[in-house]
Amino acid sequence: MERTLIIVKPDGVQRGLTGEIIARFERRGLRIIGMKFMQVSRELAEKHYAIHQGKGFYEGLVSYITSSPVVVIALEGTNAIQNARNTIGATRPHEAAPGSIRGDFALEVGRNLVHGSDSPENGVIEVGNFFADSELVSWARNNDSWIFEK
Ligand code: IDP
Ligand code: MG
Repeated sequence: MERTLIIVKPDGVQRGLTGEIIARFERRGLRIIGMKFMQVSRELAEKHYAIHQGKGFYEGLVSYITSSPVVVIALEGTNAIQNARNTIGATRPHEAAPGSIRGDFALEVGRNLVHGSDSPENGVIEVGNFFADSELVSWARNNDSWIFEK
């Protein structure tokens, strides 16, 4: 089963949207295996956004994600990457579908509320960057068989 790292970014926490955002993934059926409230260090931000180094928005992106606390959530489920990204909506909020998190609550790409991993490989890597193995819980949910067919 795929894993994805979700981050409720500083704007989501500051705007009091943490619960609203988590609820959407929870209702979607993705299973929470880790969650914590934390301040992202510059070092961790640079690791997480290494692929964007050198781009014009990179410095702004690192200062955005380190500006204030975030909530990080590790989720697993069938096609967790794409299912979560659809729930999040397009990177640029004016292109995000109504009903998605960004389509409902955001206006600008630099204040787009939430991160979700972009591939199964990166899902595993990013969950490992933000969580120690001891912080992840492997568990069977009561309603798993009503969400996962197999
Ligand atoms: P994603 O978050 O939808 O996966 P990415 O292309 O991976 O989008 O970009 C990472 C983050 O960098 C975005 O969520 C957004 O916060 C920021 N970002 C991307 N493009 C721009 C831009 O053109 N201006 C400002 N910030 C940007
Ligand atoms: Mg991305």
